[in-house]
Amino acid sequence: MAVREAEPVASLSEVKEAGLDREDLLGVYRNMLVTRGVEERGHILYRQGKIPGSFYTGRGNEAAAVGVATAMGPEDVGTPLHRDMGVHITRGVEPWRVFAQYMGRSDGPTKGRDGNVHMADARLGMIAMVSHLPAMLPVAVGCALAFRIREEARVAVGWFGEGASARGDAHESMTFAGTRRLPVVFICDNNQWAYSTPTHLEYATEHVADRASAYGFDGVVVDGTDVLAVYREAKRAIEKARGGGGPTLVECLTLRMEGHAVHDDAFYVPKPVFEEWAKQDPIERFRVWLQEHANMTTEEEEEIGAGVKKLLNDALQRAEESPLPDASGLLEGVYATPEDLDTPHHK
Ligand SMILES: Cc1ncc(C[n+]2csc(CCOP(=O)(O)OP(=O)(O)O)c2C)c(N)n1
Ligand SMILES: [Mg+2]
Repeated sequence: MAVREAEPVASLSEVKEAGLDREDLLGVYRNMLVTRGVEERGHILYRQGKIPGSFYTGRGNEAAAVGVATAMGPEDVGTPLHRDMGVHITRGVEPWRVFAQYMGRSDGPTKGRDGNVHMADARLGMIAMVSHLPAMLPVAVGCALAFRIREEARVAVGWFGEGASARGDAHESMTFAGTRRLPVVFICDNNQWAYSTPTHLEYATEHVADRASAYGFDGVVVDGTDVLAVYREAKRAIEKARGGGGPTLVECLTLRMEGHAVHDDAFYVPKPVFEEWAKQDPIERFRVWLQEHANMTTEEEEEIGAGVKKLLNDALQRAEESPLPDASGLLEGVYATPEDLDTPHHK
């Protein structure tokens, strides 16, 4: 064991210390429910033949994605990937726009121009992913370098999968960020599979985060099904980076609970492994925690659940009303307009 393993968060007062009150916690729970609900309904849309291409989900990764995004400041930037719907939801992307994106409609963040998970709303501080992995890490590091040059107290968060960690651009990003002590936090979504490749064929250390010390910064391994532990570690890392303390590599350990995408039934993952990790479902874990430590009542739970259901129903309807893009506008939006760039994220 070369890196620290994060401790679970034991009580409401510990969470308060880390910056969240009870109301915030219920919001985190709601964001996790919305995240899963968006992907479940997206899957139905796919089965109905309404989504072009394939369809990706981050089932099992809701706590990791929502936990990290909750720890980010409003002016921070991030490069979430195909398992990180929770980041988009937590940063405020409305579900109807995600459904519109899934269906290639003009109200999706890419206005119907790219595939379903290749999206982000720059106004909310996110940069859309490209397919090549882990090509968003150099982008996140570049943002951090810009923040340093402009003397802005902002942090960039870059996501990568454990499979993508084997590629050169991951090493180049971390070497550069480490030598310059840039304000960037690397989040490894370690879901134990890169398509059908298991972790022992991806990296030879015990943890991906073991590498951090070689780049000259801290690494930590977190149970990625524990939203509060993820939040606390991400918050520490982000505030350390903001304060000039340099990067951290936060590895969130989960299991990819579905196939690589809907065309893949994950036959290569042993069934007992799924059964074991299903017991650690991140939403169920947090629901029980809230009941035990924050006195979440049945009424509150039902109210949140009903609110999410209505939100998603309305969102689906609104997305279906969104028009398909018109071919005459194909060249629009290729370059950002000055107004588009007039946000705290593009000074
Ligand atoms: C450079 C590159 N090679 C191959 C692919 C095809 N591909 C997309 S996702 C993926 C698996 C990546 O695994 P991991 O980094 O563990 O992320 P996960 O999908 O498990 O979240 C592969 C091989 C790609 N997008 N980019
Ligand atoms: Mg993986």
